[in-house]
Amino acid sequence: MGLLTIIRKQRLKDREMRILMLGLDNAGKTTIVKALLGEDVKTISPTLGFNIRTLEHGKYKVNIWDAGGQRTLRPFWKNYYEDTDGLIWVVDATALDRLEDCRVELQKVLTEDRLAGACLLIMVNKLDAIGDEILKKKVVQQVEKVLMLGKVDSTHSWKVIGCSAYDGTNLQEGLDWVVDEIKSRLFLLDD
Ligand code: G3D
Ligand code: MG
Repeated sequence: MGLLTIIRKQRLKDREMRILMLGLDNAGKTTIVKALLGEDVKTISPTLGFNIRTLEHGKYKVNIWDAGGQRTLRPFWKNYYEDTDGLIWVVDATALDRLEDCRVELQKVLTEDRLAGACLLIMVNKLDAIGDEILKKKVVQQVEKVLMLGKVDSTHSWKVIGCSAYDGTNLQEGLDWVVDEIKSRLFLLDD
């Protein structure tokens, strides 16, 4: 039995999972985590290293690793890949001029062997700042197209959702999807 299998088995016993939040700086990663924890979302400062926050999801303990996304911090992301069960990649819907940078960084991350098997949720955040419903849909579609997720290799199951950390739209839905994916892949349990 490999070391990874042993670690996984132990975590199965502990009902613990690990989610890594990445994305360019200012996308709203820390704000999303705070909102999921029911904390005030109006007092956020840039993440310099990383934060680990834990929340309960049914019978599971979910550890969310929220890493700083500034260019100078991105080389450190690789330190957090080990044992990641699910990846949440956050995109700023109001900064579409950064989508190309975003695509390049995401594709780099997805070539990592240590992330093979991890499910991928793309959260297109800050939709509250886009008034029109049709425009919101268009932005989400544009992000999906530019990030070329159709070309993601088959070891990642993936999904794109629009969300807002400010008004809470789709945050729980997104987390539920990630947790369900991890459960079905790792825990093979029915609850
Ligand atoms: P990061 O952790 O990805 O770097 P932060 O991003 O969570 O620090 O958020 C960056 C900025 O985006 C913050 O604004 C934050 O308030 C804002 N933000 C986060 N989520 C949303 C959202 O859903 N809607 C809107 N409109 N803004 C959001 P400041 O002004 O503090 O830089
Ligand atoms: Mg942050």
